[in-house]
Order: sequence, then structure tokens, then C-alpha cells
Amino acid sequence: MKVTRRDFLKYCVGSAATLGLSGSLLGTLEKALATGGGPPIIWIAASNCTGCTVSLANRFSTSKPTDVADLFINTVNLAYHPNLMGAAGSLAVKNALNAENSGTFILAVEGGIPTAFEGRCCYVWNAIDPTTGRPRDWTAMEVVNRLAPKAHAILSIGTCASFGGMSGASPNPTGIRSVRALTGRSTINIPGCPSHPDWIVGTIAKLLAGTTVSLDSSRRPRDYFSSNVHSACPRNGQAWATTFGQQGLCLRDRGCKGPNTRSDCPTRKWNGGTNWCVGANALCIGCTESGFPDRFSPFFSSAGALPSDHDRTTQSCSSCHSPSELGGGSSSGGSGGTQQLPSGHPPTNGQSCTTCHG
Ligand code: FSX
Ligand code: SF4
Repeated sequence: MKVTRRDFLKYCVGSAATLGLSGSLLGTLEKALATGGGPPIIWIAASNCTGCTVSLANRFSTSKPTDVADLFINTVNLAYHPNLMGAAGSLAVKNALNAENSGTFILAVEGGIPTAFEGRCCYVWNAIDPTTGRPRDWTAMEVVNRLAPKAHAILSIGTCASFGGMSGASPNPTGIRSVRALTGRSTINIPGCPSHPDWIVGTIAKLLAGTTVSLDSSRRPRDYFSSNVHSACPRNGQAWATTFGQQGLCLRDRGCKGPNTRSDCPTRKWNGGTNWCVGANALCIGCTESGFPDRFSPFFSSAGALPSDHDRTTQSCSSCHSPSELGGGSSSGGSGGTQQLPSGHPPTNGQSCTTCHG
């Protein structure tokens, strides 16, 4: 099989983390990575599981950019990424600092920022301290605080960077803060634990095109977070599952957080459109929302799924049911002011229907 230089570069970039590439390939990859168009991207990994990078690296699409290598070689100028770039050590840091001095760069931050212990729970690189003129380790807190004011745009990649997320879950011993909370700067939040590669790639593409990215009240791109999971879920209106593994039934009473979670997961799906959480008979755990995971715990309990004013008997809660479901118009699942109940569901005598209530 003939492998072209381009194929080779794609392979190297896509596999750099697992292959541990450095040294001899630095020059070649460095040039290839630096020839993309648009402002350079400096991608900082703070406190996180690297799931968002793994998710991005799993991007496969029939439209451009087709995968992460296509994105970072042909579409954008990736100046620094701790896992995906070919460079390492001082050469990698030099790339980032050159981008910082270029006058326009996009800062992408993955992970929450530890602020306890003066940020010493997370170091990102070693570089010269301008005050002393000597090299030293720099914390994520220092680097993000330094780069954020100069950045053309700031992307908070994943729920940790956007809102604190898993890394900031109670009791949050490292004092995790979101990028916006730490820097006080406007951010574009692309949450999800992990974030969907299309959400990242699509937002970067818009920035490179000079298009304004319309954001919702949580500063998420409206393109991907304008409706809640529940509204587009194919199980909406189905009987409630009484246990896990009941194909096609609604998982609300098992703890599904779809009614309180905004994203386009039901229609976009994951892994190249293969499936999504509810489609796999798991439930939505609310990972794109601020307050995740604490606000949505316990995951596998209806206690966390239903708002406090939810009336299980009449299903008249406006947080869970659309106006049309509640009698404001026609809907597939509702009539006469309540969502359609399974036959045999007692409408007024408590929660004794085993189809709906566990
Ligand atoms: Fe957090 Fe992402 Fe969850 Fe992990 O960047 S959003 S823990 S999938 O890697 O930061
Ligand atoms: Fe789908 Fe969950 Fe809504 Fe049920 S509660 S319809 S499983 S999103």
C-alpha cells in the first residue's frame, strides 16, 4: 500500500498521543501543522480526563473537515495542543508563545482550572519567567490568566472548562473554576462531558469564517443547544420504563435528565451518528448543563430527574411538559391538558401505576 506524505502526516497527528511522537518528526510535523489558515489555536489542557480531546480525535465525517487531522492540518493553524501536536518540550512551548505574540489567536481550554494551593495542582509547561529571566513551571491558572486577555476568542471546551463540571464536583478540593469565572472574560462554552466533535469543529469553523456565534444564556452556541433533549427524544410520549433494559420506553422515572438538559444529541447522535445515550438504553445525565454533575445526582434516580413542583399524578408540571402537552395545542402525546397516560393509570390516586412509577 502506498502511503503518501499527507497520509503519513494525518496518521501521525491523529495518533501522536498513543505513539508518543517527538524528536525526529518535530520539524516535519511542526511545518505541516503551522501551514493551516486562520489565526493560530492555543489549546490548553487543565484539570480534565482528556475525554474532550479523545472525542474530537474520534471525529469522522463525510464533510470537510473529515477528521481531526484534516481539521488541524488543512483547516486551522494548531499552534499548541498537548496531546495532538507533533512537537514536544521547549519547541512546543515556543510555538505557543509565538502564537501568543502573533497578535491574534484563539484560546481553547479543556478542563477546569485549579485555583487552590496557588494553582499548583495543574502545571501545563515550563518556560522563561520574564521577571527573573529563568525557566520555571507555569500553572494552568497562570497560563490561562495570561493568555485570556490577549485572545481573539476563548473556547471553553467541555463542561469542566465551561462550568466546572466533573473536575469541580463537590467537595472540589482543588478549587476548580470555569474559564469565565477565573478570568472574567467572555467565553464561548462548548460543554458536554465530553463535548461533541461537531460542536467544537462547527464553532471553530464559524470563528475562522468571521461569523458571529450566537450564544444562549449559558454562553453555548445556539446551533447545538437551542432545544432540550426531551423535546426531540423518540421516547417522548412513550410509557415510562419500570426498570432498565425496556427497549423504547421513556427513562424519566429511572432518572433521565433529558427534560432539563439542552443539546441536540437525539438528532445528531455520537460516534459518527451511530447512537446516543438514550438510544443505547442509558439515560441522559445532564452533562451539558451548568451544575453537572452535582445538580443532577444521583444519576439513576427519579429523585434528581423531576423538578420539585412536578406532579407525578397529573403530569401537569410545566418544566417537563410543553404547553401543547398541557392543553395549549395539539401534540402526539397529550390531550385535554395532560400527557397521555397508559391505560390503567389511575389519574388521581397517587403514584400506583407501575408503568409510570417505580
Ligand atoms: Fe471534563 Fe473534558 Fe468531561 Fe473529560 O475536556 S467535560 S471530565 S469528558 O475531558 O474536561
Ligand atoms: Fe427521552 Fe429521557 Fe425525555 Fe424520556 S425523559 S422522553 S427517555 S429524554
